[in-house]
Amino acid sequence: SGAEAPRSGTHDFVVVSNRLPVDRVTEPDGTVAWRTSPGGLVTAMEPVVRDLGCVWVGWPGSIDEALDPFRIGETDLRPIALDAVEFAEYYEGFSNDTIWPLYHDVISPPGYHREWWDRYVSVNRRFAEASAKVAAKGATVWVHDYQLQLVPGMLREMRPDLVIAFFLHIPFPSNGLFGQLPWRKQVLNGLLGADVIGFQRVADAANFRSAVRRYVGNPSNGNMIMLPERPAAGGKRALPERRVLAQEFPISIDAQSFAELAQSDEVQERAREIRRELGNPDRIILGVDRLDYTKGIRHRLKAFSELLRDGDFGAGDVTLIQVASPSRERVEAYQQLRNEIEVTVSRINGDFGTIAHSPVTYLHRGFPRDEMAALYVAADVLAVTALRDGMNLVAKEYAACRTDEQGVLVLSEFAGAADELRRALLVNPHDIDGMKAAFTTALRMPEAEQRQRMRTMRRVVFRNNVARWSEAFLRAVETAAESRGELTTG
Ligand code: GDG
Repeated sequence: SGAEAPRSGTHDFVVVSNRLPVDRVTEPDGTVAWRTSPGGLVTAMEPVVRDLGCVWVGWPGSIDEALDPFRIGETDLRPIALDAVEFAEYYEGFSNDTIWPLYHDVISPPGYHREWWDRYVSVNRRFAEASAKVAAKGATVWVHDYQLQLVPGMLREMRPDLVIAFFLHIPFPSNGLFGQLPWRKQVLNGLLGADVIGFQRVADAANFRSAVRRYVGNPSNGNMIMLPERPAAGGKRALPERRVLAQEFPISIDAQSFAELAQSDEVQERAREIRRELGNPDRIILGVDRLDYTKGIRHRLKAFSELLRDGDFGAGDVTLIQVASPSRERVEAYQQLRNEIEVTVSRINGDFGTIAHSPVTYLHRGFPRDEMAALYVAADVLAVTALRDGMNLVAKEYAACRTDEQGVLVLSEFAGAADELRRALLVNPHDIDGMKAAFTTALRMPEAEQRQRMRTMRRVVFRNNVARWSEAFLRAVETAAESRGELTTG
């Protein structure tokens, strides 16, 4: 009819991630609206997409519901439907109970189930097909994260004309751990469908290249993995010789917008109010995490409770605010973690609290961004004690929000952010005594030293902001696309 021109195959820039960047909310009057969803990936991609415009392929978050494509601002959203079995086996199962714990150093034991794997393959295929359908000839497709590691390889088979990029938001483990995966070769070959594979840390990229050498047999030269020409066979088309860039591109935040938010009168006033509401403790320690076993919340609580037990700080002197946003609540390991944390919090408050004061304020829910900013401004110490974390944006947000150059960051060396934020108090979260010592130093640090450290960290976060991250990544993608042309023609 021409009224609704088909948009398939016309997009030059396609973003693919498990979740669409929006959540559906029902307003009080019953109308349905979409709101930006929380989480690291969306925080980082929001400014990128705002500038470039794109089509975004992803799951809208509801089960068994086929939604039509829709548009928000400059973004065309293409919903992928998942049914209840796919949600349980592809998402909760293989993604969050196999790959997530395996890639985070087996903090929780990964489950290896063949049905989960089969479902991971079929759902990855659905994402790949949907992406192939919307991408114009020669388009760039940017695939995100551990739920979709097979998509680059599938896309390469369907659409060898595409420029394919992949970014892994979580760590990539060493061979000793990665080698456990029964489908390690398929996963590596899936990722190798990309022209560029981005990682958070130097070590993640090196682990990946090493896994490729060992389990697939392709050599690398620096950051480049060399793939030989593949002749047509078994119904598969021939593919030319290729190079795949596997390199670190540490992700970041829009530091300026956090700083502006933190400086607003509302946020500054709210920060003072938070202190008052807590009964004006001398010192506030803050933790902000998805309720996840990788974040080291239990270790943090243990160190904190021992500080109180040892009598170095009284319950009225120091308060720990722990924001734990609900996450993956149907996965058993997460239910267990929640129980353990809640028992521990009650025990600390029972043992050390007074009528007037509870040492731990525990908040199991999400908050709007301005409330988060007020918490950052109110906190004397931010505790990031992850046992393993790809980057950890919370650490960077704290630095961005401290326009007063005060506040101390206690940061796990197992978080990617530790590569950049060298002026934090770096800790090994498994070393409880070491962590206690760091908290003590942080709580007693003179203003001049806080300023000196915070100033350096802020400089890093403002320089390496998210715009720089996406520009560096997309420039590498462009270069890969150009040199691919040279390889095939030359
Ligand atoms: C993955 C990797 C990597 C959290 N609670 C609330 C809220 N948040 C926001 C934070 C921050 C983001 O969510 C969390 O990002 P993190 O980086 O800390 O952690 P993950 O969610 O595990 O993210 C991680 C990241 O991807 C990006 O590549 O850094 O290593 O695991 O922005 O502020 N935001 C609001 N309310 C909350 O209650 N508004």
